[in-house]
Amino acid sequence: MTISPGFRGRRRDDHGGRLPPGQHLVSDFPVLTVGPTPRVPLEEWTFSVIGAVDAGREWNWQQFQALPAEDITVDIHCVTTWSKFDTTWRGVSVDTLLAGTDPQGTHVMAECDGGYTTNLPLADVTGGKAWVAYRYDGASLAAAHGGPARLLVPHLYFWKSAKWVRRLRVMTGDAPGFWEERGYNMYGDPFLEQRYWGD
Ligand SMILES: Nc1nc2c(c(=O)[nH]1)N[C@H]1C(S)=C(S)[C@@H](COP(=O)(O)O)O[C@H]1N2
Ligand SMILES: [Mo]
Repeated sequence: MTISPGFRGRRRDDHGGRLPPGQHLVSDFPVLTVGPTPRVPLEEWTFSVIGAVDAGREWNWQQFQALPAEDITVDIHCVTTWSKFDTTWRGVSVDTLLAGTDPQGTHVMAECDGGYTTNLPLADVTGGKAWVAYRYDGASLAAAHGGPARLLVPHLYFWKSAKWVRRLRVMTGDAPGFWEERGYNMYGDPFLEQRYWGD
């Protein structure tokens, strides 16, 4: 079988299936934030697991740094159509954060300084698929990108990777977060192009 140059020319390069439909690659790291960048002193920072759990957890910054961390290299995909390959992070797996809490729910709401929220199925933040990351590209995570710490859920559109995350609230059902209330998809799979309501 031969593929004509004209046919090939109309095909998008999806990098062997690695680039989701409708996305293009960027080499810089765009900043997308609603509102001002919150700045909380590390002495006041805590991270907690709350809601429908048998036992809540809370760590201060020092305790959080002492948790087992992982180095992560992943592709990220923003709903505004940029994708970035091989981003490198260091963070604590959500599995580690939920250990011993015995979650009784189906979903979590990530809650952030500044009031941003986003909802995720519990199954999408467990099983080695999500982290609370505090280093990016070998340095402390910059405030603009969610420092001191942000959620990293690379298999979903990047609006699910909540910057300045402070709490995971386990919920007994699904509920929309900030963008989901404003028309973004409740789930957000980039490979299924689940950008908005009804996708
Ligand atoms: N707290 C908070 N988290 C957020 C956002 C935000 O506005 N506030 N924007 C989301 C969106 S739409 C995207 S694409 C990514 C952007 O992350 P970046 O600015 O590090 O590229 O953060 C997500 N997390
Ligand atoms: Mo986004």
